[in-house]
Amino acid sequence: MTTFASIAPHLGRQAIELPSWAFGNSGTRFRVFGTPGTPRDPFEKIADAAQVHAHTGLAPTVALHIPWDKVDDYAALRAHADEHGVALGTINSNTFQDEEYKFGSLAASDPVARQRAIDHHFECIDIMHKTGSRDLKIWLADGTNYPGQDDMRRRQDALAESLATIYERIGDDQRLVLEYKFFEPAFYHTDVPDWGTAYAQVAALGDRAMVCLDTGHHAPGTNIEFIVMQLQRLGKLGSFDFNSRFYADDDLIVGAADPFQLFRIMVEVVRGGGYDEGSDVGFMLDQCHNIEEKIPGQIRSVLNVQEMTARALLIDREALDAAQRANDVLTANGILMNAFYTDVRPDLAAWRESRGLPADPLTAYATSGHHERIVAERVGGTQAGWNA
Ligand code: PSV
Ligand code: MN
Repeated sequence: MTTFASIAPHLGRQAIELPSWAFGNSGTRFRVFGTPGTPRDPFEKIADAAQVHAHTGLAPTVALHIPWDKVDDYAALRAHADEHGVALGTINSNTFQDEEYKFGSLAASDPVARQRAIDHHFECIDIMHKTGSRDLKIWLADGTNYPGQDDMRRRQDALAESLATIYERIGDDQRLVLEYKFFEPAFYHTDVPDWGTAYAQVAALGDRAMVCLDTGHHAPGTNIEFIVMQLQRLGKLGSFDFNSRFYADDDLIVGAADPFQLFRIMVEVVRGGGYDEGSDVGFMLDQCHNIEEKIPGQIRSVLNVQEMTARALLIDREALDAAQRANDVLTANGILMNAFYTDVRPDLAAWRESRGLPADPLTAYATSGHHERIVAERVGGTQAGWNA
């Protein structure tokens, strides 16, 4: 039996990147509710993200979204992050909100739209040099709504060409990470709908092109941990966008809808070396807090990932391997389930305290005064939103 004491030394290397947009207002197409104290610019988003790290020790970096997080002075933004004890992380491009992208961006048949999208990515790479970011993450809304609307093959070829042009521009220590999503906003076909397409596209580029797996971007019932296994096996699992979903791309708190699925994903991550010392797999959240408070929502999320990581590490790998090789179905399954059902929360609380962190990060944040301070200070101006 693997004990908590034996896995404790491995918990310190967990690092989960927070999305700047989680701190802005978000909602559905029906309503976006505002909240007192919501950040009004990228500096305030970073100050909020830093609270998550200060209370959990789990979230040392913040992902930015361009153009939502555009600033005049990236050195100042970087210094601001540093002062708050965090660093700037992945740069997310955005080719889904301009009029010009109505019929697509990197995969569009129209060369003008395509060039505009390529130029946008060049701008993102310039920003990455200033922010010190490793990853350029590309998620495309490209696709069509009706059979026959456009030529899927031409679009796939166009996409390959666009990605090659962007890949050529990234630095030696930078990576291009391509995210897939099976539908929405396009409803008939999507140009990067699945891991296989993302894999085929990045495999053609080179070693520094990887796949991003957003846990909310699969059809219901998909065995996501199988995909995690396969991408790691192929050396192409670049990063995760963690969130959870009940129906479609709900962007809810990771682990909220299906904690067992999050556990199974972390089991494969550990099995495949994605949690090893020096692993370059990125662990990001991609969530929106439509009705709950945003900073506590992010704290809850990183704690959920930590809990399931700890449970995955608790698996007695030797015993599991022996049971699997002996085709001892029930013992093998029992070993996995024992780890899943282990309540690690008291041990994690003690582990946190041993590192000078609050045993209960949510209560510590609630009594820290940060919430009252931002509500009092952030009056006037325009609140940041998911798309601003
Ligand atoms: C849109 O569906 C999306 O949620 C993608 O998952 C991206 O990662 C994210 O927005 C930020 O662009
Ligand atoms: Mn995503």
